Amino acid sequence: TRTPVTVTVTGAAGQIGYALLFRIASGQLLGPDVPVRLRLLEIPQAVKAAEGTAMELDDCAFPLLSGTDIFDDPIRAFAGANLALLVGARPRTKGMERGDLLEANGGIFKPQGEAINAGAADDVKVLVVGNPANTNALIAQRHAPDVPAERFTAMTRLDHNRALAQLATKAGVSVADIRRLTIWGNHSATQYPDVFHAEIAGKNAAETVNDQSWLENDFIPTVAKRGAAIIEARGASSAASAASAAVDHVHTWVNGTADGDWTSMAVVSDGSYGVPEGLISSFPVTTKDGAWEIVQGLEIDDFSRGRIDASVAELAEEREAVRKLGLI
Ligand code: NAX
Repeated sequence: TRTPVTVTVTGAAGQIGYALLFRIASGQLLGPDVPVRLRLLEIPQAVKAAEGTAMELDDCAFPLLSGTDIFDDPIRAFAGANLALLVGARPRTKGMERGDLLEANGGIFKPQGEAINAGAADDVKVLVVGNPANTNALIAQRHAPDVPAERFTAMTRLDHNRALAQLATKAGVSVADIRRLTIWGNHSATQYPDVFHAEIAGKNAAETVNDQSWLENDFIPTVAKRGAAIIEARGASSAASAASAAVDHVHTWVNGTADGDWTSMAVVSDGSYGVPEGLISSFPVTTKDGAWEIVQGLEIDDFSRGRIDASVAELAEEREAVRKLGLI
């Protein structure tokens, strides 16, 4: 039998955690033949709730789940982790300035980066979901100097999936007919969902839709503000769809993108497309054998250039802010 893969999940007692853990334990993250061992990290006040979730995991009798352990100490939680899903974060509360938010999250992602550096498995792969996801990933990555920087990623797959759904509806096709969609930049309202390189049933998506006004005034803002629309409708932020996107992100990273297609992942920039080196920004990415590569050579027109630059400028500002706070 295979050795179980150790998956550490932070924020395990939160709403995304509740949607995510059962998908991991059922085999949807890594495949139907890969046993998993869960290590859950929570803050002390939420350990009891995490224990309740662990009881329910037991009660599912998942054949692939070889055990669940709960911790309130990052060093112990990340010990031996092959996969680390960093979901828990400090949300922005009323009256909180952006600097306060970055500082509060620095207090979470710095020690978690250090703990990953200290004790995660050599092959550890990290996905940051907790917001501000790109900059939280940057903070964790900078405190894990012994882990290759490319192992730290942040999630824009939910934005990618939202864009797929909007485009499929507009074009009257199935999401399965769409390839090569891209989310560029920050997981925030400045993100840029790009259909100019996308294809619908093999034909250019922007030309197929042929509606620049829809693109600018409907598609882009709908995708960028979908999180707020979900809160408005559901009375709570996206949880099941966020968990589903996290499963997709890791599954694609581990198992590879399909031939001729790519996905969106926020990864450490190598300077591609004018994105300053070191920023964790969303790009079109292909994956193979557990490694990712930024798709090269795409032509970026003026419209896309402006949108990408604006989102990347926001990331650069966030990096500057956490630098000033001494967090990196
Ligand atoms: P919840 O508030 O329901 O859960 C967060 C959990 O994290 C809580 O149980 C809390 O106790 C725990 N936590 C806080 N600090 C921790 C620490 N230092 N170590 C371990 N656990 C800690 O939030 P939920 O709805 O689950 O969302 C989690 C995060 O995902 C939020 O930051 C949210 O903004 C972010 N999102 C990111 C998305 C993305 O696409 N990248 C989309 C969905 C979501 O909004």
